[in-house]
Amino acid sequence: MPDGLNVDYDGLIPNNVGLAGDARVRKALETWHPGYIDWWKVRGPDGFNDALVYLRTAVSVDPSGWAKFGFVRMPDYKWGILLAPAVEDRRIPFGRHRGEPAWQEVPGEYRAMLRRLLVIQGDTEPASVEQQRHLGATAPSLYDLRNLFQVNVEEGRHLWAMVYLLQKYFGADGREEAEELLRRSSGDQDTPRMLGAFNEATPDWLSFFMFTTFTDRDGKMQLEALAQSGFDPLSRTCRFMLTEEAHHMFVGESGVGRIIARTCEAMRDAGIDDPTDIAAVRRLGVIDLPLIQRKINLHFSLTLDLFGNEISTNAANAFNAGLKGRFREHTLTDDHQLAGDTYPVLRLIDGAVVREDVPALSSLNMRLRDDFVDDTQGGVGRWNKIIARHGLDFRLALPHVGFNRRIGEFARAQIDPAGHIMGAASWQAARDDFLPTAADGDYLATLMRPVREPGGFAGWIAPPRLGIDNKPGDFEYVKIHD
Ligand code: BYC
Ligand code: FE
Ligand code: FE
Repeated sequence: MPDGLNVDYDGLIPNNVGLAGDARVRKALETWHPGYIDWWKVRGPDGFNDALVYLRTAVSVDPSGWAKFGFVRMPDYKWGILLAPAVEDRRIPFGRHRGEPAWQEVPGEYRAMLRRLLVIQGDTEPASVEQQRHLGATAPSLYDLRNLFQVNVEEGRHLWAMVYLLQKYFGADGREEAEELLRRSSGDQDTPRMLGAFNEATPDWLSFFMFTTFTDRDGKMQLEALAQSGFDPLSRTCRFMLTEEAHHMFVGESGVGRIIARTCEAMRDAGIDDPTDIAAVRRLGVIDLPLIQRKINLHFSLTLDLFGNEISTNAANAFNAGLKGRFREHTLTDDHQLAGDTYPVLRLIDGAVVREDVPALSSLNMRLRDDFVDDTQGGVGRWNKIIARHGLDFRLALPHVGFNRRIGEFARAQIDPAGHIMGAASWQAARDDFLPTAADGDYLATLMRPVREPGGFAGWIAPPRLGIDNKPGDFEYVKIHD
């Protein structure tokens, strides 16, 4: 195998970046490590530090064979520093330095901008673990419990990825930022996480699956944009992170799909064909489709806020600098500098939603958000196919991008999921049709009862078609009492 593909497991911190020969960075990481483990034990998965979990660990960054499965206690998981293989003679793919050799060190003039991007990216990773820490208590099966923990340990590793870049390339500032990443905490009054959606609660498993469908997909889009970076270590880090992200979105999309399948099946067996007959559907102990729609409305709108303002000079500066590109920049065929170009942006002007051409450089957040919406549509289509297959007359849909927004053009407006602008009072009056209600939360709470016998599943979710790592249906993915 070519150099740098295999992971060195000899030291405390598995890596393919030659840590054994880099005493300064190794020491910084080893100094940070105990604080990380404390953080994991106190703010990571609640009550499962001693459980044996069937997890995959990276042993190589070669896409054809990087994962090894085995039982581990999560605090002993081999979090490591893994970069995708270097591309020979890589060039900066966009911006004002386009065509120059990719940077192996941080260009002094872009130090502050790059540090901010790394810190924001790094902040989201532990935040999601904190948001999900109570879910182990109510997992609908050992299969789902294992998937939750797989996502959690990989988000932990993504934190390591950003901490490595901060400590290696930003000296004392980087070490301080790495400490702060363990200090801020999701939902905290005084020291919250940096971005809105990462301070929201994830109270139930439907929320978890929605979060991994929508919010982890923001992760994918942002990582795709950063994978284009002219700062080569960031590009290589993000390329490897993306291979892990695919599983997170699989967990989300298939989780929601299994909930939908179970609901449709239970309705069919009971002879109920009206999906809006909530009382009848809930008597079956399954999750009604209108509630699933309200959760989509919530998680989609929270996630759109993560793309920032539609029109942003930060985004233009990061692109010009060659630090953050567009989604799959390398497949685009323009000049990759965009100086005279425009892009259509949805705006709220004189009380109406209109599309307006704006300089392309200023509208990069909008463009990435559009790519996100496209990418999301496929999953909703697959959910609708499950409903159609059961012969039910109901369609799930993404709400309008202006619905329920707190950042950007639509933050000031009240827009319904269909895209109609409303008065504040009528929006409030209709709110419970749009977003999950307290009663929805109470109902879901009654369903959230753990199922822990191997092969068992809660009554509101269908089993998966295939096990993880081709394991049989009754495989004991998590050994809780060992
Ligand atoms: N909440 O010029 P603007 C993931 C702030 S998810 C709070 O529009 P920009 C994951 C903004 O910071 C991917 N504040 O901003 C998923 C700025 O403040 P300052 C995470 C917000 O920079 C699941 C001001 O408003 N990675 O990996 O163009 C599980 C002006 O804004 C928000 C990244 O996001 C908000 N939602 O765009 C685990 C990539 N939005 O600096 C993990 C790195 C904006 O003026 N981040 N503001 O005080 C970025 O590229 C950009 O910072 C953003 C914002 C896209 C986030
Ligand atoms: Fe992540
Ligand atoms: Fe993720």
